[in-house]
Amino acid sequence: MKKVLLFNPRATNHKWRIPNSVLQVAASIEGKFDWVIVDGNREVDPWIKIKSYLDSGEFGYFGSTVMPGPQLRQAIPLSQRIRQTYPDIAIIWGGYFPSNQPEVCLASGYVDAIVNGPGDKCFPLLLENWDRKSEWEQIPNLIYSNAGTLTRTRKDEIYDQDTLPDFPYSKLDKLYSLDGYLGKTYLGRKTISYHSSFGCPFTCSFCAVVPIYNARWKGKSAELIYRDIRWFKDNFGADAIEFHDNNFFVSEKRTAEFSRLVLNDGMRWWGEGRIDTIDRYSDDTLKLMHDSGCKMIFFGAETGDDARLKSMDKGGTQTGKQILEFAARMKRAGIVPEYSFVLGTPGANEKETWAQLKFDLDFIRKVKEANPDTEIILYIYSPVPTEGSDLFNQVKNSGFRFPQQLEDWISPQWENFDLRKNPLTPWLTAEMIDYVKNFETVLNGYYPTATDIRLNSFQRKLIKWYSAPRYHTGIHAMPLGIKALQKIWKYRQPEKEGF
Ligand code: B12
Ligand code: SF4
Repeated sequence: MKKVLLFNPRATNHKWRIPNSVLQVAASIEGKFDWVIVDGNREVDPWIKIKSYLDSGEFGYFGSTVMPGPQLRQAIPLSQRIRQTYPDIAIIWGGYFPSNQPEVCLASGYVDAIVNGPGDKCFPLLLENWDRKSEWEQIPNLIYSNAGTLTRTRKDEIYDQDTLPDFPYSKLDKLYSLDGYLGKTYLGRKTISYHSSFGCPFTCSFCAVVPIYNARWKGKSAELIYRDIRWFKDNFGADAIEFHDNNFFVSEKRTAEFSRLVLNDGMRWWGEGRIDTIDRYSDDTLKLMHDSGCKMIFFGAETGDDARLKSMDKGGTQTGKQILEFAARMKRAGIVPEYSFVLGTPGANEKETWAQLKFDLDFIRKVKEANPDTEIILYIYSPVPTEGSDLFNQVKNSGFRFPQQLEDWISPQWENFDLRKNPLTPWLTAEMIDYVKNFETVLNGYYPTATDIRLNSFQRKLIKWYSAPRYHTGIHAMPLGIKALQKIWKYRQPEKEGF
């Protein structure tokens, strides 16, 4: 039986994270197929490693996880090179990018099949039936080209997470030391990256999770999460956790159970949640979370404008008033709220788009007044193909089109698109982008992020003092001095690098 090479393209230059995507895929074929992982983050030149495996002639499959942005920079050229050098190797992509952009991937000629969402059942079935394409339509969560026609097979419900096989951590440790994945962060010296649930029960129209999971969510039990966390603590001295779930906090019961279990372990932890969901949590649960080490939570605040919250299908009950009140509630609970805003959604015309931007930046100032500790993350809206939503219809009507060639995604403009910093959306002008960026520079100067472990208190005070006149007068244009300080001190950007 041919072996499987699983590839995790480079996503970051430092602070490697446990490559959970390929690890979960490896778990799905463990005992059925031999596999190895090549982690682009841990290789100076991954091609050398990939070539050494493929030259052995033992491998039949190359599976790459691909999220938009920098991972494409390795996924595209290396897949191309494998096709040219080893034409018999099957190339399978999975993850958010190919699941949301299947046409352009399959048209490239070097992606043979796409795993659309969870690969736990799809991937082993696909490998077992690789030479029997007529069987593929029976395999769930698959996208492939059938005589030139894009075929999507049925989507399975999200699997019961507690029934899935355990991650082969020890085998990964033999390929790349697990210790090297437990990086120092704001949370602790050795931080675990853990993914405890799939999907999200909401349908925000700007969110890449929606087309894949269709408002479904399932999580591992608190006991199972805790078992894994204890394993990392006991064997590697881990003292912090980044939960990588799209929405960790869907179930108050699960959150409270996990908090209770981890209460005396001296862990510090972080996850992503919704304001309206956690605002319904009791004060007791918030206290328990705080006492168990929950230091900070990432929330999609998006905007303070109720009409736009509605048009984004933010679902639930979130309002501008609630966003402000909740920031203050988090202060009382002793948990830092990290609010992300999606700026630059299309207005009816240029004037309206400007008015929206100005409203949002003013609102962010109010958030800081309600709770100065709030971390602010600014994203510029990058469309995701949430077909049928009002927002995406508006986007299409504006003339916006995704790239037609896979290689175009690694042109500098499109990379920025995915970093949600400077997207090529026709309704935003260069002045608008500058306006947001300058505001961000001044804001980060006046309120240096609490999570930047590289800034000392003197540096924080100095940059705050220096930025104060601009922050208070609202004169943000050309903040060169602040930029220079941030550059010299290598100010980090959590929106790009994570925590
Ligand atoms: C960890 C993470 C990162 C890490 C890097 C991780 C790494 N691999 O080294 C960091 C922090 C660097 C990062 C950065 C970015 N990220 Co990121 N990231 C994540 C996160 C939180 C977890 C990924 C993960 O491990 N999931 C756990 C695994 C088990 O789930 P999974 O990937 O879905 O895998 C399953 C299936 O998809 C499938 N599958 C996946 N890969 C493969 C491969 C094969 C061969 C097969 C068969 C199947 C398969 O099977 C798996 C098991 O069922 C996700 C959100 C999420 N919850 O998934 C966002 C996410 C993927 N990131 C996203 C984005 C946009 C980015 C950025 C590009 C931009 C940004 N501002 O965040 C930056 C890039 C910057 C940079 N420098 O690279 C978006 C993608 C959205 C989209 N439009 O498609 C996501 C979905 C977050 C979000 N909700 O918006 N990210
Ligand atoms: S709540 Fe968050 S993860 Fe869920 S659909 Fe909305 S933006 Fe996406």
